[in-house]
Amino acid sequence: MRTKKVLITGFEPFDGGEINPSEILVENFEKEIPGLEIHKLILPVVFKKSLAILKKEAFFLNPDYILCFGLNSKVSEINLEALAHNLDDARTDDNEGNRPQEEVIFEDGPATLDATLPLKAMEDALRESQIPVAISRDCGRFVCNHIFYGICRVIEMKKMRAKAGFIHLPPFEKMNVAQQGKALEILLSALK
Ligand code: PCA
Repeated sequence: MRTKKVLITGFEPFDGGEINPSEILVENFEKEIPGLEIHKLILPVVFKKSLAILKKEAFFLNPDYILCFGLNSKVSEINLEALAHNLDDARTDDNEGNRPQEEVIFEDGPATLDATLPLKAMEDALRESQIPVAISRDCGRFVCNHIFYGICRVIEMKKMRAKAGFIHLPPFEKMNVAQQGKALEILLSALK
């Protein structure tokens, strides 16, 4: 079987936070997973700019899978996001002071788009290793949802092969770095 290309992305810290587990996890991931060629990218927490950078990399790589990660400080389990919403509606500034209110992301896009990753297999694989996991249908309306909706829409419009989705991580106080690192390895292994 052909080696599959996977793009994993994390985000810089935001909203006054000192670290973002998604950045640390993606940056430090060095494991070899048979059958996968893994590419990494760290994105700024900035509406539009984040999606422009992600789009450019996706066009360049033409990956089989795109897994985007971000922090949700309110959760204590890995959240596999099932649904992206066509709406930016921020309660705090992004890292460049933007705070869009009820703005659609793509004027001509549907209200929601589904993640195309194998969420059930990913959920089962985490559960098997006793890693707390949930499938979520609410990704928020901040920069995470922005890139999630944006990349799904671009893939659809450009008829790209990539399957894509978004995963929200808990803060390290709620799930330590070793367990989250293990979770990342399991999620990637579940792709084949
Ligand atoms: N979490 C934010 C943006 C960056 C991140 O890691 C979010 O949930 O939208």
